[in-house]
Amino acid sequence: MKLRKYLVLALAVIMVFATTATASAKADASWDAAKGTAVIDGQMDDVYTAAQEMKMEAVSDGEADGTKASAWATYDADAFYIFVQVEDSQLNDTNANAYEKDSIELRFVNNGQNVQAYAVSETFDQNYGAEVKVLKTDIGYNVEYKIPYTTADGSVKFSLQVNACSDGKRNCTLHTNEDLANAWQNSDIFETLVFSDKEVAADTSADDAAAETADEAVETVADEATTEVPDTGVVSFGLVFGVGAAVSAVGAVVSKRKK
Ligand SMILES: [Ca+2]
Ligand SMILES: [Ca+2]
Repeated sequence: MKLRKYLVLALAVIMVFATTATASAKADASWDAAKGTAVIDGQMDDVYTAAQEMKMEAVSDGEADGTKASAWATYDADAFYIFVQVEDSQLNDTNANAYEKDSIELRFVNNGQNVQAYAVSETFDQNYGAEVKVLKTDIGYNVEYKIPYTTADGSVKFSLQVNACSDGKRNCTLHTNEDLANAWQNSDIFETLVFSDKEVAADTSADDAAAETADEAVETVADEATTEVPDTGVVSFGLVFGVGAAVSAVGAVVSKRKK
């Protein structure tokens, strides 16, 4: 009997350490963007599958409300691309403030300038010629960015924020690390997106799971291209926006599940 007690205790200790070890990524993290050009359609291209998954599990500014998000990035000679997948069962955009609607905020340093990415619709400010696409899904919404850049050092400083909202208010924000809660006002704490050599092999077989996902994505977009037209126009909130790219999920095109 004593032995069993010790076993239970040992298991408990192991579980505690295991939980601690996986709690969150480290602060000031670097994330690998893969080589590849993405199509800005709100669907996850095959090229993203070679990139490091950026899980946004750090909860700030309130209590977790069940919203989950991950992001992946790629780059080519002209731009970098970020795809954000959000699981959110209660999409809401009734609050007047952009940051209190379900939305994504992207910030990055381009050529020494901190570029704020903030808009509340599918469209965007053209200052940097960026493209952004929001797509509602059966589990929440996706956001995809194309951001031309002028950096030449193989990386870019950036931060992503999910505003998780319901019933007209923001419940919390999600980041890759808790220290990014203040990134909206402090670019010194941004993380690093590294333009790595990772890339999807050119001869990816057709039965590859990622390839199937990409195929489905293309079909879904073709099927749903003409559904609801989102609101247009960038709304600014007194900040200087280089690229408008935080986008409301609610007014976006609806993507039905492919059965
Ligand atoms: Ca895409
Ligand atoms: Ca929500």
